[in-house]
Amino acid sequence: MVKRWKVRPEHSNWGDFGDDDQIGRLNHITPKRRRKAAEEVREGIAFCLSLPLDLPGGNLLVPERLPPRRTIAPRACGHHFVNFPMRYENERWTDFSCDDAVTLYTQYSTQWDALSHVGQAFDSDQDGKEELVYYNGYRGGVDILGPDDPKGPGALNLGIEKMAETCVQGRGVMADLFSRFGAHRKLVGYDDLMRILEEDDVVVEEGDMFCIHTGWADAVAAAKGSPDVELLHHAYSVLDGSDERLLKWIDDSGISVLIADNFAVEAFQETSKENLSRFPGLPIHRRCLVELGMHLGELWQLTPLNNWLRAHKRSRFLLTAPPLRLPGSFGSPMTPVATV
Ligand code: UVW
Repeated sequence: MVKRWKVRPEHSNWGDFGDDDQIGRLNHITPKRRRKAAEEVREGIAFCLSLPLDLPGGNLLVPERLPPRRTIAPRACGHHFVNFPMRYENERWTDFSCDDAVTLYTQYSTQWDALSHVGQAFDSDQDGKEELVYYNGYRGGVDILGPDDPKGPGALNLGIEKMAETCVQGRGVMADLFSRFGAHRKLVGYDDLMRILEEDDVVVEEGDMFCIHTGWADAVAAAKGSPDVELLHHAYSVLDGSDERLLKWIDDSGISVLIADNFAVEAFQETSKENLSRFPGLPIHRRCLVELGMHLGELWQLTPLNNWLRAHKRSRFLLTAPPLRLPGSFGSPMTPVATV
């Protein structure tokens, strides 16, 4: 095949896992590391790390992302498929069944971002013009297709199913930002994060699935589907993607994925012209999804697990978090499980 790019973005690892690699840093989760992760299961207690998928509620976060809509298909006989009689015996119906259908916005609630979720303009073929590129040089309009394309919409490459096929199971490691910053809006950079890791004795190793607990999802859950805008956009801690040392740590640490219990892992950067020339609107998204092939987990419910880990002076656990094996999708809701 023809190589997809001639030059790669400055901080990227394109090609390091193979020219056609589509799972990026998940390559760091090896069978040996999965065995080490299993050693973290000592009590046999499991935690559900998903919000109910109809939270945060409404569409205040992103107007275009709507809560799940469920429908019931009518059967050919005219009855709908709820409490539908299936078996008749001795002059009475004995067995019944229910079926439904659902429209899920893949980025609405607890989710993984696929590597096809974010791309960037970059002249990877050195023809003097920028093109839209995704991880490993896959391209907008060629591999990532819109609704006007006969083969679209969807990801012919870098779809979320590639992630699902790895099973996404390894060692999770928790950093508790909430214990330091509470509900205050705080942009957390490299120095803050390193201090927390050091003070809490959290050791992060290559292949680890790194989680940051901010408390945001817990507050959203407590709002029971009616969160206020202040809470959604201006409270709790969030990573500061404009901190170049933080971006470097994300790369150097060897973590396989980055997970948060908030909306986007990082703060949206000011979009003044001056700022735009210094860094993109979502620098962690660019560094992770595009340059390093690192999936981002967002809107996870980490608080009950975090509290248990804190109470037991632990930070590690077995994490099992496959997305839906939904071909071509740019992200996926899922129900991650932590076992301690
Ligand atoms: C964007 O909105 C671009 O990203 P995310 O859903 O990952 O926060």
